[in-house]
Amino acid sequence: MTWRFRNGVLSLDRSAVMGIINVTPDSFSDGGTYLDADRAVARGEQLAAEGAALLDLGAESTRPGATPVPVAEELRRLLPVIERLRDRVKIPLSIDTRNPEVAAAALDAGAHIINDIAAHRSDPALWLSVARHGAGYVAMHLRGTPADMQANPAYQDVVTEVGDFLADRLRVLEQHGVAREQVVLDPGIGFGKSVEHNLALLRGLGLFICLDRPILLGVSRKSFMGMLVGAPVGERLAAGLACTLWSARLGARIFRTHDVAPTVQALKMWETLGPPSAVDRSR
Ligand code: HH2
Repeated sequence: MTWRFRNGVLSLDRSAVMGIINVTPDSFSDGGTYLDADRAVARGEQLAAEGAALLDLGAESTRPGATPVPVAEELRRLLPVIERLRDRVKIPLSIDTRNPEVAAAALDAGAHIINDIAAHRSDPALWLSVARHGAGYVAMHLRGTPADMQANPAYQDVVTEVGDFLADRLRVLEQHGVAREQVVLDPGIGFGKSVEHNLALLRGLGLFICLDRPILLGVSRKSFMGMLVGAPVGERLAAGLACTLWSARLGARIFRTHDVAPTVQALKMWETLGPPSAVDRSR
């Protein structure tokens, strides 16, 4: 399976790791660390060297309860980093934004992919920019907005509802000129979901594989794991790796993480051992 984006194609026969750079003062796990453009660029180079297949730059925290960042501020944080990283790393740059003006400016500045946590949008302006640039697009499921999404999220059947949403997005995107080959799907772990909803989605990932597009998963350092294993935000790496390998086994292909080197290593080892069906039971 492949993912087509502006000026390139990513082969997903093997898993790919997407390295996170939050150019924000307030992200839930690394807020303030990469707000300075020099540090963000250096971090991008480091993550590329650690084996990231792509980078995801965000300038607005979408943690539960977060308030929106004005467009001008989002652009002020992002553009200098895009303009410098574009020439310094060979891997594609994804921009984590829900704002059509920011997406358009980022694509004009040379970004390759838009990672859209608000893929439930009805205004097609952002999709039209993606179509015009032939960019890649991540369609993520989110119930509500970051400000209110964790206020008692409720579903009849979270796996079916998220699957139906993702299937519908593929259809709507095609209507707006974004081909299936440009789209990757993400169930949106932690976005309008309880701990039980997140577990159900991880267990039910097989349903999304049937949509025949690569699945991207973002579990890195998230609070549902902290609640389950009793670990603060800086001590959830092992739980995140367990979720990553679990999801890889069920067919997920792209893993969005703050911790690139350990994730690359875990996936490499897992892929070296082969799929579970290849285990030799005769010994
Ligand atoms: N998670 C976060 C942000 N963007 N995009 C996709 N496609 N999938 C995710 O799971 C996802 C995402 C939240 O993580 P982070 O960027 O580290 O935190 P913050 O939103 O506080 O900046």
